[in-house]
Amino acid sequence: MERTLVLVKPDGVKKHIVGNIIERFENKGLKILSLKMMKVSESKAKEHYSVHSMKPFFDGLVSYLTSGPIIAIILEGDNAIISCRNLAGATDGSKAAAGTIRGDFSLNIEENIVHASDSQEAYNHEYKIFFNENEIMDY
Ligand code: 3AN
Repeated sequence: MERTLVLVKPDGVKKHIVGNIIERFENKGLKILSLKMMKVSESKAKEHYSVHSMKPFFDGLVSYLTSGPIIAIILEGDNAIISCRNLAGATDGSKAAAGTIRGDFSLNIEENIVHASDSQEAYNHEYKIFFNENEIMDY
């Protein structure tokens, strides 16, 4: 069993498609272990995107993630990481395949609706930014 972190980013919440997005992960067979709505602080956003800290788009990423409430979700299932990446689609919404979340709801790379951990190491780094251990359900 594998776990992954999914974020419905501020544009996804503003578009009222949270239910649609969660339904796709549940339909796939992934189990929700924790879920919360929150405003992300600047320090948490910087920590989350720390691998991109030297990139020219880093400041834009941080201001985007802090621009409104997000939904943070921990999902569990076989091959959860790659499965959620496939459901999210390519990073750039204009290139993402139709039928994926980004392919269906995003037109560009800046506002691409969801985040999904891209590796076990990334998940281990990311989930602690949004969740305490005692918030992760065991069932
Ligand atoms: P993904 O979210 O598909 O894992 P990453 O990790 O390469 O993509 O990038 C993290 C985030 O940074 C993306 N979700 C996207 O919003 C943003 N991003 C990536 N590349 C660019 C770029 N060239 N210009 C602007 N934003 C970018």
